[in-house]
Amino acid sequence: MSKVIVSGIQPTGGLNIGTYIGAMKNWKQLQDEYDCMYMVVDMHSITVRPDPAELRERCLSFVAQYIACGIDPKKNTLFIQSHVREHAELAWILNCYTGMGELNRMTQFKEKSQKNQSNINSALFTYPVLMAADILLYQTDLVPVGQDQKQHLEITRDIAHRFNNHHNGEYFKIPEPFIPKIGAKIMSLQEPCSKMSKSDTTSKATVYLLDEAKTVTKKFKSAVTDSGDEITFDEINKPGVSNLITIYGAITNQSQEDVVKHFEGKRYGHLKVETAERMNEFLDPIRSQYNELMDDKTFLLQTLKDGAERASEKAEKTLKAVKEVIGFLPA
Ligand code: ATP
Ligand code: LTN
Repeated sequence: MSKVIVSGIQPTGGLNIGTYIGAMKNWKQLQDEYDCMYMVVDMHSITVRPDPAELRERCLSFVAQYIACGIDPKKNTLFIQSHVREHAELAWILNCYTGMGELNRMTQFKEKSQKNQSNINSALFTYPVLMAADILLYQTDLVPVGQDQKQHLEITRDIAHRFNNHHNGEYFKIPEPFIPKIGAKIMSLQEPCSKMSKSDTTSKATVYLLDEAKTVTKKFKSAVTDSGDEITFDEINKPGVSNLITIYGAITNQSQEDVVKHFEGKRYGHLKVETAERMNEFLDPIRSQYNELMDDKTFLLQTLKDGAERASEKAEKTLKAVKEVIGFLPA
């Protein structure tokens, strides 16, 4: 039996080169060998109460972008989280096995509640429990995510251990995070000491997968770099330059050393222009396949219907065993 891989992205903002390099690039690499389940986590995204029409459109758009990036719908199970009702059911149960204290330590909650003080709802607080349900339902081995999700993986493991221990059995497999060695935290092009973010739609900080070529070029040209003029990898003293080296290496599949060697004797300007060129070569086919897919909504909807059916079959088994052991009377 091949290992099970689960991951997901919230349909907020837009997919960008940070989400691609940190997460989706690994999704693609894992798809040939493993049983992969990749979802759009719409239930997570309603913590910010999105516009309903935009949410629907974004869910389809994200799936089209997954496929355009090379996530093959024939090899993987692609689905929308809310189409598989077991996620919400298991999340409620797992809430009863999660401490307020451990949720209080989550840095993402602290950051998000600080950013959005007018809507600190309780779902934002219990968000990691729903994520734990997403993962534990499928007896998952590996979860390919970026660095910022490591803490959520740790709490998932703690919840799973607690449930298993309390009920003296292996109801949930204990999942491992799968975080890339290079590119686990792509930085903002404008503030190279903070993470490039999906919801940063106002500035030139984030390069979206669907940005037009000339926008991509403009964003890289105005990327903030560092003092000095030598192109070297040094995240402490040259965070801007190092971020560009990482991005360049990730999309051309070269090591950081090779990239530095390639730019020996050149200036920061060369690095920015060439990174933009490589990026546009990388994004061109993605953009055109995306447009084709969005013209074939029937195909996208059928893919999601098949995906949800496959996912439900697996999720149902775990949830049935869980309900039994906690003492729910069978319906
Ligand atoms: P938002 O800004 O909407 O909260 P986000 O930009 O943090 O979102 P997520 O939806 O939380 O993006 O992330 C999706 C996946 O991509 C996660 O696995 C996350 O770790 C990874 N990821 C997101 N941004 C980056 C980044 N800048 N570098 C590397 N990985 C990233
Ligand atoms: N919390 C994650 C998204 C997410 C996820 C998951 C990732 C929700 N459920 C299950 C991996 C596995 C984030 O990126 N903000």
